[in-house]
Amino acid sequence: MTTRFGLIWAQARGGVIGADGGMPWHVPEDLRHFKELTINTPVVMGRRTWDSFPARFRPLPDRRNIVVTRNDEWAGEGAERADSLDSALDAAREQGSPWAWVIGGSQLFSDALAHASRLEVTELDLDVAGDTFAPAVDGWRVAAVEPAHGWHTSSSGIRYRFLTYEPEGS
Ligand code: VY7
Repeated sequence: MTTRFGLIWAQARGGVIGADGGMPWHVPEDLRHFKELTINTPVVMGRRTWDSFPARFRPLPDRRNIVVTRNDEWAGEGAERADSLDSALDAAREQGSPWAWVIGGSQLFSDALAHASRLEVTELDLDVAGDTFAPAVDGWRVAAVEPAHGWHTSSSGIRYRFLTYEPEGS
């Protein structure tokens, strides 16, 4: 059994994915999408992303939560520590799940891109200041867009759409 890795993020215009330790918008439809895609699969995240989840959502339920940190004294209730991205990916493979998701943040996305076979990106039609950014998707092609034309409108009023990327030449 080989495990394939996907990266999943939501980004505003300019590739902003975070600000001040959180995501600077509230789009419940994206949270639902995120949960739907990741439920029952291992999720790999950086320690700052773990910290960014509201405490009542940690660990993310019905998913193995693998947190990457070099700090060997770190522990999180319901989380499994990995000391590098590579050991986190090995831990995810051990589960024998066909898919595992890298769910953030910036630092981990850049490193994990080389291991990924799919990207699930929520684009928000939103201009907002941020301090963390999505990786460049050079070498990736858009395989699907939902909706095919135009945008959904969130209950928050923000327009959004879902893009699936696959490696170019696949
Ligand atoms: C933000 C939350 C923020 C505030 C309140 C609840 C995409 C997301 C991520 C990671 C959203 C966040 C939540 C509700 C659902 C919970 C997780 C916590 C669950 C990502 N497209 N969206 N993310 N969540 N990597 N990609 O950090 O989350 O799934 O059980």
